[in-house]
Amino acid sequence: MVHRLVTVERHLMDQERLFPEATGEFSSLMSDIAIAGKVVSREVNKAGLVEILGLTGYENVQGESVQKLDEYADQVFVQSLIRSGHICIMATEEREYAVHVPEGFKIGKYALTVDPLDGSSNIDANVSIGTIFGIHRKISPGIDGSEEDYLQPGWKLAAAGYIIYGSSTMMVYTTGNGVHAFTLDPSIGEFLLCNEDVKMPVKGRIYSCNEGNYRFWSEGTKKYIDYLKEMDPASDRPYTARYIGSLVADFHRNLLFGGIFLYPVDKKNPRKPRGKLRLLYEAQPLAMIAVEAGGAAIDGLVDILDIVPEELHQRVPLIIGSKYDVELYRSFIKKYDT
Ligand code: P6P
Repeated sequence: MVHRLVTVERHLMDQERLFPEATGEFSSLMSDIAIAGKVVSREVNKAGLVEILGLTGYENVQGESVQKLDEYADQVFVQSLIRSGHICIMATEEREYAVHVPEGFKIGKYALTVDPLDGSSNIDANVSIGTIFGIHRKISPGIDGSEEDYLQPGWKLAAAGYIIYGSSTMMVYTTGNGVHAFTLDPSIGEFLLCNEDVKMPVKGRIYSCNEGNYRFWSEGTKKYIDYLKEMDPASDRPYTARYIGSLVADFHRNLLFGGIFLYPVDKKNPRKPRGKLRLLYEAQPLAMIAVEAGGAAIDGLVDILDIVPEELHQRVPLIIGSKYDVELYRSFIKKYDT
């Protein structure tokens, strides 16, 4: 039996009908993000062939030499979106400063934050990598966008999502009305609905962290990880360790099967007193998705969605996943670290 094929564009339009005041601008912005994701997916899947077939790989419009894949992905998202007429400003992991809409182009009502290709150091090992994005509503006065539009707490996000380039390319998004997943069918170039209203298991059996940092962790984090290695009364066996080292891939697995991902503060990086991961375009969007799917996301004590960002590339400790697991971690931090 052929199931009803629902593209991400169709799904966005159906969602739009739930909001009478919707103008279609938001759906159009999300569709533009999906198109950029398809272009990046094509290049990510071709990357391994650059050496073998002597392909020119990803060339920019001037046909210049091969760029780094994350720079290429950044170019694709910025070029596709900055002139779309839907955004007022764009902040990306690859650029020190936010990108403003060029002169002569319509300035829209959304601020976009993007990590164009997180985990790109894994691409040579053929490990799944991903794009993460967050969409805030413009709040600054005047026409042009400003940092005020993206330095907003995560609970004010209008939408969040990611695209994972793995054994298949998937797009996952939420507008606060459920978490929905789409798989790219390259033969027709469409993201097709595969999981609607995804819910994260309340408790998982998987923990995901870089245990090479163990000696640098706080007392509470160490005791929590040690606890997971004891017999879990709920399953009569210890938790299972799974760490891909690619945030989107580790998060996506936990979203579907339950579990907890941890990148806590570690003392080995005195230059990074707030941990490694970025608040605006990594932690915030994934936190919106986690919470919308029934999970949780904290920096150890504070909910990620409540943190008011102070600057574009601000780092934050990230503990995210099944609600029971994240809250148990928080209880260890309260008990041993405060
Ligand atoms: P580590 C990839 O470089 C990344 O930014 C995330 O995708 C991933 O979760 C993390 O860093 C891995 O960091 O220090 O364990 O290699």
